[in-house]
Amino acid sequence: MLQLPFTFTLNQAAACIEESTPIVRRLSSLQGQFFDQAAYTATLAQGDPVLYQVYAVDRPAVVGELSSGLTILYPGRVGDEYFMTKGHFHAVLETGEVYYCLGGEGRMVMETPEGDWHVAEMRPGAVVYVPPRWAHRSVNVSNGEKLVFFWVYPAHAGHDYGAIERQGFRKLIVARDGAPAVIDNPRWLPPAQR
Ligand code: S6P
Ligand code: ZN
Repeated sequence: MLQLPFTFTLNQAAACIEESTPIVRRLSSLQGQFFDQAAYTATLAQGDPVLYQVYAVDRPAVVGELSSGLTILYPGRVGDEYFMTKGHFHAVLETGEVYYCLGGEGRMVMETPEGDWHVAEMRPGAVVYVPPRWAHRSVNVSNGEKLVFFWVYPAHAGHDYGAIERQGFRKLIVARDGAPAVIDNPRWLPPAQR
């Protein structure tokens, strides 16, 4: 069937896509992901803060289509660890993604199924290319600013959250002396030991 071109409005001042209703992710949906379990429980007990909102412009999950959208990741920490997204592999592993950072300061933590890892800086104007096979998680390391980024990926890619839910990413981003630092995740095991 013929697909018709269309336009949507990314409202940068309001940090939204006007035609889209956001998915809201709260702290409770990242159970087991923050390394300081006591801090996680304490933060949750004070309420269940919104960590991020995702405005998606979804397209049919077929080869050739592109889905895109805008994510707003709020500032905050659980203990020393900055607020972050769940993170995922694409279910079709051989699919990449492009992220364009519009506001704030962040890191994108990436890794392959074999355990290669990379941390990229996110700042306004930074375009991060996530190659096929790399899981990705965004982290807001700013001092009180929203991290805002636009993304585009193949609409048939799908999302695989399972591996990350089981043991997280190999690297964590934490505050050390007031600045973001990359540390090892003590729960992470190399593929041969899982
Ligand atoms: C989709 C893309 C983003 C994330 C969003 C939330 O492939 O990578 O839209 O979905 O930033 O992250 P997550 O890990 O909760 O889906
Ligand atoms: Zn993705």
